[in-house]
Amino acid sequence: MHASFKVLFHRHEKNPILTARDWPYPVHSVFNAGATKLDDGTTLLLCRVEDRRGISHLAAARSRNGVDGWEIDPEPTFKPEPEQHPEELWGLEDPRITYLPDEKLYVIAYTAFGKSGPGVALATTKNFKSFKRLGLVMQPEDKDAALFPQKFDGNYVLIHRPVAELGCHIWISYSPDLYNWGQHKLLLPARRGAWWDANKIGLSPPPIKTDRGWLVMYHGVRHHASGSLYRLGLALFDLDDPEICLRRGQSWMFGPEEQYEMVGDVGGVVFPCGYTVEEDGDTINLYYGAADTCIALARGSIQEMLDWLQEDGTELTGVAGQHAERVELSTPV
Ligand code: BMA
Repeated sequence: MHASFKVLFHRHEKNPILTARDWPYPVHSVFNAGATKLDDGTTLLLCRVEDRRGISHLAAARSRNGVDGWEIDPEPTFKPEPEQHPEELWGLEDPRITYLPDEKLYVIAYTAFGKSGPGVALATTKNFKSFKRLGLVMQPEDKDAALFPQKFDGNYVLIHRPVAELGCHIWISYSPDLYNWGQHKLLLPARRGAWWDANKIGLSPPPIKTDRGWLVMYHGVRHHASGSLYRLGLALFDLDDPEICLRRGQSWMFGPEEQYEMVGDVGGVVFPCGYTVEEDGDTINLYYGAADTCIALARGSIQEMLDWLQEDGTELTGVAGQHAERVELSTPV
């Protein structure tokens, strides 16, 4: 016996739960799906589907139990319209779904990939059949975005990940109407040096509201000689002021291990864009793209994630804690 790490997410025995072979029309790969539970309890995945040109569109898959029996739309559900929206010339990627209960509206934050690079676009829907585009809200290069499911002081709040020469960090921005965004601030910086989340991080699924704060799963990208590894970590933000980071995990808590995560178009990648929560309010179904090739499911507990963060994380008390991390950023290499 040797001591082992605490396992927070347990892979489903039917993994991968969705692959290109399940699709009703020819596609190359299916991965990085947004997720939500509809009113009638159906799990809806909005999957990123890549065709053989290399261009991605989004396709809805629905299942009663969120594991199997998927009914996949017979045609692309939401596809690029480059003539009207040139920012979508090379496709739509990595959707994150947020339900706004007050407005009975789903907001989808996705990556629109055009000639200037990937940017953040928003669309709304009530039924995942018709969509209203709000257009590009963060210009390239920016991705890994999701909306909070509530307003703060009358503003919508978006987390996103702009790319800058000095590093890829997680930012937060505000809008009164979903179109006009401002008050941009650095929310969570990538670490530096040898850390698993050095230099490049990004939001994974939308933030999870818990009694201890907003629980945020984020991915860290570790570049190494033969490619990169995408792993997941946790951070907790204040319920009333999501700019305040209360705790940040030190270790990653989920990373590529299985064959379907290590081998594929981009091996060594686990990339969740969505989750659903069971009736007990605690069990979380995490849907993730594996190796940019297929979709897999892992189950965990929100309470266990919070407890883990309590043990593994470091406390960042309010603005002072945040400030300390920001100061570290400005240290010359
Ligand atoms: C990121 C995103 C994801 C992808 C990952 C690994 O930059 O583009 O869509 O899964 O890289 O290739």
